[in-house]
Amino acid sequence: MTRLGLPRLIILSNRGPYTTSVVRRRVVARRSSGGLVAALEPLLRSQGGTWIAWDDRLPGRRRPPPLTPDRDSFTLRLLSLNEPAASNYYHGFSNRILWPICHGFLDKCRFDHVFFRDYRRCNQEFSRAAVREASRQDVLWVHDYHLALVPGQVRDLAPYLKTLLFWHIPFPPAWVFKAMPWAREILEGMLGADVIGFHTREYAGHFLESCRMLLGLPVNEDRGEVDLGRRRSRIVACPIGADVAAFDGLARRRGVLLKAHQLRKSLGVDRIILGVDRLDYTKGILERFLAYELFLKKYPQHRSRQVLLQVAVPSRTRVQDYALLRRQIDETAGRLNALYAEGSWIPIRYSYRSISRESLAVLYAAADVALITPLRDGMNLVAKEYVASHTRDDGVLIISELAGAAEELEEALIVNPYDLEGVADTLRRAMDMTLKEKTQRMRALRRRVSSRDLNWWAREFLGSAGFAVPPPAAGRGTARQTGARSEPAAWLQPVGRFSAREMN
Ligand code: GDG
Repeated sequence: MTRLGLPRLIILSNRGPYTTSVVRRRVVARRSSGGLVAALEPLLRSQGGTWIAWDDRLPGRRRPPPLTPDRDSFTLRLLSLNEPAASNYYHGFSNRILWPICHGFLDKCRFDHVFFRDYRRCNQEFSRAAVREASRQDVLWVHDYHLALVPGQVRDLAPYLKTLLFWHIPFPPAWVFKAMPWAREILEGMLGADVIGFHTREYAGHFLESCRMLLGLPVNEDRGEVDLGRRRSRIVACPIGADVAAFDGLARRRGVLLKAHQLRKSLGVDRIILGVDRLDYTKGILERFLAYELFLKKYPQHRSRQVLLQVAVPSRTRVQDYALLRRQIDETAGRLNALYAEGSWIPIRYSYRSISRESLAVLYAAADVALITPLRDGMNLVAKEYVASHTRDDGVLIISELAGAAEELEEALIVNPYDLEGVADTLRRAMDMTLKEKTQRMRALRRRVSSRDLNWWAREFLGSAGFAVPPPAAGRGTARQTGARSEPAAWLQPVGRFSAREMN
């Protein structure tokens, strides 16, 4: 494929790159956490372009103004979507249909036609905004399951535009996807893209299988192509990487190391086992607690010697399943602590909140074992960030075979998250592992994670669409520079300097 330079990018995602809030009458803006923003914000800042996202801030007097970065970098367009359509699009179709079905949780789906109607409408708003914004040479890069219909809608409105789609969550086998009454419309919408990216070969294979079985289209599995008659869609597997430079940099900071040391001392145990997840049923937090309980039961000699630190970040609190899960997790942690605590030792320390990136780095650095046991996960960046943070090749990573990351991270201890006994035994293995084995495994993991970081992913995916991304220029937009910054950037502070442009 010809390698072109990178044209102007137009990025579309449900959430934008910054979150704003009003704190003591001042607008406080931060770069949103999460891998997507960490990869694309520096790229857009160095290349120029536009980011289109939903303006999901609460309406009202205290609503902070929308923000864009410096005039000379890129434009942020925030899209206002009307209620209740916005809610049906986001809480409804995205999070009560596409999210559970793609993770294989059919029983959690609520197939409501109104959800789909409003999902289509809201996607149409995004598509119109993109077409208004784009000139012929621009490339649209659409992100994730919230915007599955956008590539097809854009193709109807402006067939000359090149459109790329990256799907950040798993793609299920055809027989699962088929259960959704709108499976064909979603596939057709996605196929509007010239290139569709997934994290793993497995997901890409499932997508090709769905195109063949549900749409009857000729697919070429070896070349990763769907034949659409007058054109082809290219399907690629391109695993997202972590912001390695940022986490490696944080892990070497004196302040972070000192806090990690203090944390270990204050907990008074030999070992820290860590879990960090959005509070989501796909992340397997409840099952992890139960496996940990089994570990305490089976190996009583290990009691009092370690603690499980679990950070659960609030997520989708308006969806009933999430509220229920939160209660179950609270109760299970309480029950375990009541049953097994001895003296000052508490088996589980559990917090339900979001923490700063620096605090996250402290936890990564302090943890002897990362216990990452999702029941299904597109990739799981926490696993890669944990590895990136262990600059001295120590620490043990336990990862679920149902997370996309397990395909790459071969030297981790791989578990089946449903097999509680297997997880308990693997925990014991991690506790008893020799330093030599830990070092060998972690060294190999660090090599993998560093060679395929976030910038690699962006370059690789855009490369598969025929675009050559220039290497990050020294002094501007490099991962090290932008990623290592844990506080809001200087340009995020004074409100007056923002060139705000809002869109309806
Ligand atoms: C979706 C897919 C795929 C977490 N807690 C805090 C915090 N984080 C950051 C982590 C990490 C990110 O959020 C979480 O990423 P994950 O990959 O683990 O999970 P999802 O949010 O479900 O992401 C997933 C991903 O998209 C990318 O394609 O890997 O499979 O489900 O970067 O560091 N950041 C801060 N405070 C927290 O409390 N600051």
